[in-house]
Amino acid sequence: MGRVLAVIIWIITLLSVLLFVSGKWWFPAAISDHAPALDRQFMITIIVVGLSFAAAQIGLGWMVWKYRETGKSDRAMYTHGSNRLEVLWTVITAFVFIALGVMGQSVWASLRLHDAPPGSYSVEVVAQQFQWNFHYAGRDNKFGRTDPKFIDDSALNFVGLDSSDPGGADDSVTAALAIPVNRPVELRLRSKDVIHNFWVPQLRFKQDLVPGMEIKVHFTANKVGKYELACAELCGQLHFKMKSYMLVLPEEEIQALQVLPQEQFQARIVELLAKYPLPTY
Ligand SMILES: [Cu+2]
Repeated sequence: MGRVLAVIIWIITLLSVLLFVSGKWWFPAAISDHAPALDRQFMITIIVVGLSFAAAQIGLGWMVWKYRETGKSDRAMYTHGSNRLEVLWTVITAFVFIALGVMGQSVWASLRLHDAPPGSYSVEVVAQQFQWNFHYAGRDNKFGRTDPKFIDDSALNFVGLDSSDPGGADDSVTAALAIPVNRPVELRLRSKDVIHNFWVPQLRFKQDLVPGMEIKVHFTANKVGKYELACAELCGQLHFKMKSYMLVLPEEEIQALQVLPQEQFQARIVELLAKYPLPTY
């Protein structure tokens, strides 16, 4: 029985490793400038973790095989273990994980801790149960003033635009995100109710939207197209419906959109959503 169990452990280990090595289930092709660095970091991490996993499981199977019931009446023996070994593998594990963290932090920090480069395209993202609202500055490149007291979903004022501010007269709010290709984009992320999470797998980052905070991230998308955008934080009963699309558009298309009044802006977004197919996986 011991041998059977050992072999089962080894087979499960092999199958688990094959799931990753086969490459059949992997990320969709990336479309952001920082993605190659992130994918490289992910690959290093998965190799390190994969080797540790395989070594631990092979060792486990080996112990099950070696110390199986053999019919001889060997008595179990108490051992206190080895403090030296405990310290050694704790230090090795800590070193490996700290090193991975330090190696990965530069990409993470480049998206979040530095200001977006000048000339970036800014969009305010306001999440709520269970929809995405994207607020664009319009022709004047200035976001109109918003205040939570003006939020009125029944009047379609989802982001709380202050109608007395002339800077907001040309602003648009849509349910889909449209950004330019090959130009830095800054998202200012806010939430009206609970924690949501902005996720476009092709961009290779996820970011929480936290009530009471404005969180800024910036990135550059480098491939025109339509991509699925999902909320990746369980945010309530209809969380599964909280999805939208991100359109990465040629600069001229964005310039043309930018000057359209709200209703035409929304109509154009609908046309563009129909124009671009989703990438095939
Ligand atoms: Cu959500």
